[in-house]
Amino acid sequence: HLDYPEHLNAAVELTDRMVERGFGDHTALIGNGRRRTYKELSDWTNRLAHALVEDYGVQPGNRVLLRSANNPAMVACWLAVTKAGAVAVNTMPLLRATELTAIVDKAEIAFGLCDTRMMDELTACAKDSRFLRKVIGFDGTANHDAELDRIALGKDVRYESVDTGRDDVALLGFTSGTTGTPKATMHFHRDLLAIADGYAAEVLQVTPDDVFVGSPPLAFTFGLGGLAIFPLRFGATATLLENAAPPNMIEIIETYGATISFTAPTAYRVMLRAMEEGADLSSLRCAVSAGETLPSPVFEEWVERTGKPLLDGIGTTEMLHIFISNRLDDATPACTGRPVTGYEAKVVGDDMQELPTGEVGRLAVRGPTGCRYLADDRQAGYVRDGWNLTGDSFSRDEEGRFHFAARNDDMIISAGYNIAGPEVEAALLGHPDVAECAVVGVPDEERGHIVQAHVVLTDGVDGDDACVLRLQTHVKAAIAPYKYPRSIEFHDALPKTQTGKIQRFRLRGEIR
Ligand code: 3SK
Repeated sequence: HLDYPEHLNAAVELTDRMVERGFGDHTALIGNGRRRTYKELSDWTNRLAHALVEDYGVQPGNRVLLRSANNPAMVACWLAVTKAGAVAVNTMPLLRATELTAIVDKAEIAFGLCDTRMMDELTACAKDSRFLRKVIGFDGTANHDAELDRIALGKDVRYESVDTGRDDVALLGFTSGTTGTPKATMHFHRDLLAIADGYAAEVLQVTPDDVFVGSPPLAFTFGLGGLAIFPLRFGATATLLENAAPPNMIEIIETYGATISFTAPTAYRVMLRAMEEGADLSSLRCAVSAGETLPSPVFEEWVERTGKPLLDGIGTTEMLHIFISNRLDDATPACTGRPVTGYEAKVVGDDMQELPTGEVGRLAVRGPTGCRYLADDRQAGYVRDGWNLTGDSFSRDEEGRFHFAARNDDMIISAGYNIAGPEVEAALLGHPDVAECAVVGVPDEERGHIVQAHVVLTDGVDGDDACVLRLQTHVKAAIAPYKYPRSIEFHDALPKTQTGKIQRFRLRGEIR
């Protein structure tokens, strides 16, 4: 539904074109204590692109790995790589040399662009690599203290970007590996704009007055969209936080009057508690929740306290961003919403046939932004007739809204009952003693599997037998009693991926 010209470079559209459209003096990025206008960002990225091409030999089509926390320099380097017609591979700052090596080998990475504060692991990975030719340091603090920055400073602010096509690959997104080895997904220049012109325009209704804040890393396409592509596409402002713990996000919201937030349900729970202590989040007109399913109590309390929607949606790295979402004027608890314009979704059985309304099956999606895996023989298993089979079970109601049931791995079969782990989690979260929880099935001789809850308690609550009983009684009263957790374990924190998703497979004791 979105028609882009054959010759298209997404980074040019997000920078130089915005200056041409009159946004030159508008603030594009705030981070590391500085504001950057669209004109400054356009000049900065053009200089960097000159340096990458002329001094380091980056060629169109080369894969370039980027490694940094969320900061303006990371955004500038990503845009420069894209302007140079190279393919960006954004990676999580916490990755170690072994994980980086797997990415370098899979994507045949030629260059690494790395914040000088985190060079060690990438340098170690480059030592024996047959692909990685050079690791180039950049100054993440944007004080122009690294070689690349110094070279770039001497370059022209005008740069003739590489004449990429709309279907040329611009980005390789690695999946987070909640199920097995990460896959690399290929995204075109047009995909980068389509998520803004689709989801961000239709669902978020972004305007140049918006100020974005959030926690997902830019290396996760949820973050790249929400904290770079969406604001830049509409002449809005992105705030970038190297440490996006909830108190830091709250400070940014209060200081800059942020209007749109992107984070996971756990952070919204913390923000709700902070509001009780006086935090002022009234500037937020829209809060986006994704990555984990949004518990109804969090949704309801958010709406009650702020009078604004907390928008749950589902996205994947495969489809680049969110493809089913609630809407600003139509947000329902325990519901993921309807497909974003341009996407189709259906609930299917193992034979790929669509299931009747209300039945739980596998969610399949197709749309303009995916799904194409890089050299992966799992393509045929995950993409059938153009439909991408997600790892999630959903049902669809009569009004066409989709309802999450479980990740396929999270469906527990106990004594013949099908129990969706997230339903038990939602019930547990309704109890004031529970700060966070994850529910898994563990083998049991008698019942096949039993429901086991892993719980982080609210400060000051003891995880004793009385607490176990309280929580079990609470679940039995909230949902069908056979779903109650027969086993409850208490933790200080739950294991998570770097994108913030709970690693339930670790709680099940499977180490992959
Ligand atoms: O949750 C996810 O996996 C996701 C991935 C990419 C973009 C958006 C989202 C929510």
